[in-house]
Amino acid sequence: MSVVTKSIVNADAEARYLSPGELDRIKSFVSSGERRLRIAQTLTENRERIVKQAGDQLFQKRPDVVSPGGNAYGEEMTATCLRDLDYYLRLVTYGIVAGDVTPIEEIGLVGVREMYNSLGTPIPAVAEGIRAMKNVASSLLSAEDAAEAGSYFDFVIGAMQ
Ligand SMILES: CCC1=C(C)/C(=C/C2=NC(=C\c3[nH]c(/C=C4\NC(=O)[C@H](C)[C@H]4CC)c(C)c3CCC(=O)O)/C(CCC(=O)O)=C2C)NC1=O
Repeated sequence: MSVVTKSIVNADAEARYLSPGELDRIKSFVSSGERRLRIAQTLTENRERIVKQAGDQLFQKRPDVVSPGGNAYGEEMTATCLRDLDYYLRLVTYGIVAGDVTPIEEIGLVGVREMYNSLGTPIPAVAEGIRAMKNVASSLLSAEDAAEAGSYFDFVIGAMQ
């Protein structure tokens, strides 16, 4: 939920006007809107490149995952691994547009450790892949935009520690 929807739901539950604090938070959400949309647009337009380069970096750092016995070994499994990176990049763009990490958490992080454990997927290597996407994405953005986007990538990485 964006801060707008959340504030309205909370205020209406108490049949009151939006508080000055709520209006302030909505104001900063609106005034950062253009920047957040610009970032989401850049990441969306460059998604293939971000995922591909991040995958290359990950497999260079963790050759074990694509070696025989590794969780992403073989063409199909490697493609599934890159698909997961693409999923997380997509969720990061949702978070950036919403100005809120809740969509990332609800869609992609609840129960994620149990899921990867049951698949035998090494979670630190997934985190490494997300970190690589953050770095590739940052190289496509201004320093200020990279810092904004970085906090959403960090949220995902933090959930995988
Ligand atoms: C949008 C929310 C969402 C997420 C996050 C998601 C993840 C997800 N990743 C999966 C598999 C997988 N995920 C990976 C990923 C990797 N293996 C590695 O060693 C690397 C470190 C890593 C890539 C960075 C692999 C290889 C599989 C297939 C494992 C298998 O079938 O044995 C599966 C099992 C079902 C399937 O194969 O599709 C799910 C549900 N699905 C979702 O709907």
